[in-house]
Amino acid sequence: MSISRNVADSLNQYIIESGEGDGDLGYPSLLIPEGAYKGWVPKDIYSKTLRRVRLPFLRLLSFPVGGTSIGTLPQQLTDFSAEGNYLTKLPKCFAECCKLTRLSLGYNHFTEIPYPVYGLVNLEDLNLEHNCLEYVDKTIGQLRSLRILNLSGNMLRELPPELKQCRKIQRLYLSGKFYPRGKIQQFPECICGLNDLVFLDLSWQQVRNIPASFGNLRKLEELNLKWNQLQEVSQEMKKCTKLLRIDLSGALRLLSAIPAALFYLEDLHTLNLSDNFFTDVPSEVCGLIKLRHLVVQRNSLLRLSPDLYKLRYLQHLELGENFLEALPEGLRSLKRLEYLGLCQNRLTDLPDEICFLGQLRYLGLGHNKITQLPENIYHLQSLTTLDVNDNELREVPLLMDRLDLLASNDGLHLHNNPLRSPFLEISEQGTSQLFEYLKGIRLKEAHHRWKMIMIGAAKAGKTSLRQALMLGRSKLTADNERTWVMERHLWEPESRLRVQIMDFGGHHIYQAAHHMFLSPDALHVLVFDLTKYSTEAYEDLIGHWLEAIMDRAAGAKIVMVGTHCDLCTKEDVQEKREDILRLVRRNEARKRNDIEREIRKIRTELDKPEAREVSGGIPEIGVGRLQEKLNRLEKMLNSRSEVPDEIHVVSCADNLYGVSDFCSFLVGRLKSVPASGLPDHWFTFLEQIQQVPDRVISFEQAMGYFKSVMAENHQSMMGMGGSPERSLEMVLKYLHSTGEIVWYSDNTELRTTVFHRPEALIDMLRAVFRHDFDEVVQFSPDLGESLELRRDRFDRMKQNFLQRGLLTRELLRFLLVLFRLTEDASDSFLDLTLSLMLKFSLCFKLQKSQATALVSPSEVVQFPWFFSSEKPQDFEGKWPQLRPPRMFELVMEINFSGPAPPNFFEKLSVKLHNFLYDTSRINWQNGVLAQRNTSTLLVERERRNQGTTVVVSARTESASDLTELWWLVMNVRLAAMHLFKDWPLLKVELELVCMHCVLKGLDTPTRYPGEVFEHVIPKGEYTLKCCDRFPDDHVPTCFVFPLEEKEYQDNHDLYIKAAADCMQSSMDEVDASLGPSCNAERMLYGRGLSVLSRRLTDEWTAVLMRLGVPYERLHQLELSYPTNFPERVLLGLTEWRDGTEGSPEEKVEALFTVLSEEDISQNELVEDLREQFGL
Ligand SMILES: Nc1nc2c(ncn2[C@@H]2O[C@H](COP(=O)(O)OP(=O)(O)OP(=O)(O)O)[C@@H](O)[C@H]2O)c(=O)[nH]1
Ligand SMILES: [Mg+2]
Repeated sequence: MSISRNVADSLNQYIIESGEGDGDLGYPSLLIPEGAYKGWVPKDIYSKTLRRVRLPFLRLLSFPVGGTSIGTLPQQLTDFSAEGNYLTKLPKCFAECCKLTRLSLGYNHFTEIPYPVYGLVNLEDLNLEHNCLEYVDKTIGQLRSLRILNLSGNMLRELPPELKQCRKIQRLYLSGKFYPRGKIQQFPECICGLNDLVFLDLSWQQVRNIPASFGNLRKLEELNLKWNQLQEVSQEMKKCTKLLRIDLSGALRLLSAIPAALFYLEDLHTLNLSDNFFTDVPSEVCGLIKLRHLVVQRNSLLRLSPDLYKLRYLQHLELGENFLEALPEGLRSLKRLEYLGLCQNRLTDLPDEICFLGQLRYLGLGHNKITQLPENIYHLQSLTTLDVNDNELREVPLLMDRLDLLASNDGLHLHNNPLRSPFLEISEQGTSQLFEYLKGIRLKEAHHRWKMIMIGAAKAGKTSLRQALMLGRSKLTADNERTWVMERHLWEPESRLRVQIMDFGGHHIYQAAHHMFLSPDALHVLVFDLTKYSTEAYEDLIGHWLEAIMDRAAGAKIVMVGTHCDLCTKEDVQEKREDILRLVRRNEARKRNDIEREIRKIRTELDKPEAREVSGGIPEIGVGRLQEKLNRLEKMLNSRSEVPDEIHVVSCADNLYGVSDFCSFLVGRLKSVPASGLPDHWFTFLEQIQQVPDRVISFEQAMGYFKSVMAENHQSMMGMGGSPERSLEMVLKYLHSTGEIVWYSDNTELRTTVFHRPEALIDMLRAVFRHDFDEVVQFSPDLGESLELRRDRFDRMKQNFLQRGLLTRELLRFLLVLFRLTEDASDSFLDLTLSLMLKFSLCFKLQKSQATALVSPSEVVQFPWFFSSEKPQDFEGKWPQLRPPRMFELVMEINFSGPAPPNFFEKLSVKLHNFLYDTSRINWQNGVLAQRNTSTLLVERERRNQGTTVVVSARTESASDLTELWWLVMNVRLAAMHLFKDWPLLKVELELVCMHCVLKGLDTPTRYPGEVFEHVIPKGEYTLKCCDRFPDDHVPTCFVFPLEEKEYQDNHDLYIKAAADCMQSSMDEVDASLGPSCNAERMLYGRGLSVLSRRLTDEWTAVLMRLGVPYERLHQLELSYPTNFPERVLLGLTEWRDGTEGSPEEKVEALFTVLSEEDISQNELVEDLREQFGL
């Protein structure tokens, strides 16, 4: 009893209360999961009222156990299943289960259908598969509700004709046993009466015929006749037009052809013809064009007809275990194929076309004789399994690692291939390991390595084109996916071609970054949007970019491509193409002509005998300089890149028009140079440094890795450049040229840093350059809190950045975290970022005191790209538009024939800081104004005609400050020259404006060639006759040639004196030219103060103090001009003049009053002045 209770308890856990949705019965069910319980069923089950009972594989010998009553169980039972037991009969009382609709007694030991079953007239689903039934009683006809009858795996020979009374049957399972074989030989006619039949399985019998009445089965969808022995198939079968799936494997061995009726079944989508004797796929099968699954395994296929490829809808094609030696051409038309089984054939190779089957998930090629897989197999992006066991492969295509799904499924099967070492060893470790190895090999064994730069205006379509090239399909970028600064991507169109694509963001703010990545050894792809093109837009879309590339990189290779052709008509495209080529050629011809003209001019000059001594009227700019200039121009002409003579046209939208041609063109271009074999250890070195987690590494660190790789490989560095440094330089330069790393070999400051992962550089730029900065950079309280930054402070800093380019360390930290450019905004990371920005001359650092006064006591840097576009308000006061009469003004002009190179002015502005750091400079987008001692410097960008000029002017009142003017101007020149190194082919002219002409008030002064800046001032010659406008005048030499500081310049005073005299005489002229109406002005602004300064002696301090100049200032003047007394006085007087309110007359009267005071008593002087100036 207690045992029984225990059993009952253990079964109780499987009693499931009826849940909602179980109908209105509300009775529980006993559902024992398969394998969960073995043994007998306790009696109390029969006292329950259950709805469903499932007793699978319990080893029951009888049911009910040991009795004939099943109690209350039948009352509500609708579903009973006792599969996999040892039942041989059912008790009579089972017939009481009148509500039963589903009865499943498969895998028992019944020799006949238990009689009570015939009484269950509500049965809908009867399953007696795999018993030992030998016959079916005619009473089966009573089961009129049957929909599913499963009698598979029994020993039936025939079926009673009464079966056809079960008219509702839809699914009929009559498969024989595998052994002993099923015994039905004649197709049971009764089946043909089941008009509702949808599914019929008669496999593994010995059926020989399909009778004419089979045509009645108009609803039949699936027919399985596997392993029968068909000899006769009635044509009537063609009436079964709903048939979708037929399995005839092994059923046609006695027939020489496929029954013709089959070919009328147009909707057929699955056909299995395995295990027959076909030597070819019957051509009629190829007419069943809706076929999706076709299996012809284990036949004698010797060849395939190309007609097979008419089956465009095929998804599954199994042709394994045949004798195929090749696949016919045209495989690519099976675009929907997902499964292709070709194992155990005699294939020796695969057509490349297979790589077009983009949907393929399974490719079985095991047990063939394939020696090589197609190179482009990586295009099969959907592949999850590739079986190439037992073939003749020696290696696998190097780009296979792109097959991500294959790796994640570990789906590459490569056993039993004569793989060369180390493929074999590594392939045994698994697909992912093999793929990692392939990446490494590609890095080392590439024949061609390139950097490819995609450049062009904003939204030109660069990124979309890159994606189309890399993915082979259209992936247009969305509006909010504009490239942020730049992206680098590795493109490997072929296994031994390695291209690092630099995809530039086209927004103008990102141009600050471009020049860092431009280099002559790259292939430049200039991209533009055809729809935006017009002749007027040529400069912005094409001309400007072409120039930026050509001026910078000698011999740069340039390719031009227009996108968006899907939105243009053919005619439009053609017209634009011609227009662009015309303008490209015209501009290039103009540039060349300019250079050639200049060359001719210099040659003529050089041919003149007098050129030996003098050129252009200026001594010492002689033969040497001219020759140098000539050489430079000739070099410029000869090394100019060839302008593109072709314009490619593509659409990156769906149809990808022109993309594959363009891709082939690029590949051809990239492979057109001879393959370069380089030592393996170069790439081992690269692999090693790429593993270093730091953002950047120093040259020394790189050296450490390099030496250890060399030592491991027993390589001597002597062969490679002599010293380890030279060897490493060679390697780094090479890796830079291929875009793998970034290393600036010829920049003294930057060469100590190796950007082993160029993304670090991109991230640095991203911290600051962002086209939608104002919008994207918003305060977030959480972030603010974690960085201890308050909202009001943040707002102020953001405005300071956007309006004045001032970036504080705190804001930088905020940006780095906000943009997720770093995981930890540690101080060392901030230091690194700031120091790199400074090294790259992207910004300059404010003096601590200035920074504190302006924004913050923290570190502050300033980016010229964000300076205000307005000139400062008090500009006129600091730099009057008209040069005040007594001012010396030294002017240098930097002339570009077109726009200045991108970023030139901004970078110049940064570089000026090298010598203006201690001045309070004022900046705006087009200018810098700085005061240094008593001199003022103005550097301003102007558009002039077609070109751009940067005007560098410096003013001072005192002749002795001319040294400082030169120092300022020469420093600006030096900074500019430094920048020009980046643009070696840039045509730029420097000129010096004749100060003499300026003093004379000429509107179009003489301009001296830039060579004057390179000359030392002629010794002992204090004046020169060199001004075109005044050939007879003597021009102070220090107006034309740079004057050194006193310590380094012999007779410095004499040069200065010549300048002062020149000023004096020009003042005299000015005085003379001024009418009597402005006598007081003549006195104050003309020669008057100068006369006065030379006549005053010790009393000068008293005079100036009484005029209101503070004593400290006088003391300063004394210190500044210890020997030059008149200069000192003059400066004091001018300061008084400019700093005092009142009309000129009032000022003159005030001056004369002081001079006439008793203790000063310069009455005589006053009289003289009154007379001289008519006062
Ligand atoms: N119809 C059409 N649209 C294109 C084509 N190429 C690009 N586009 C669209 O043009 C816009 C700009 O394309 P992108 O590829 O982002 O251009 P980009 O030059 O990379 O732009 P930036 O990174 O901002 O410099 C996107 O909206 C694209 O979807 C094309 O060939 N046809
Ligand atoms: Mg882009």
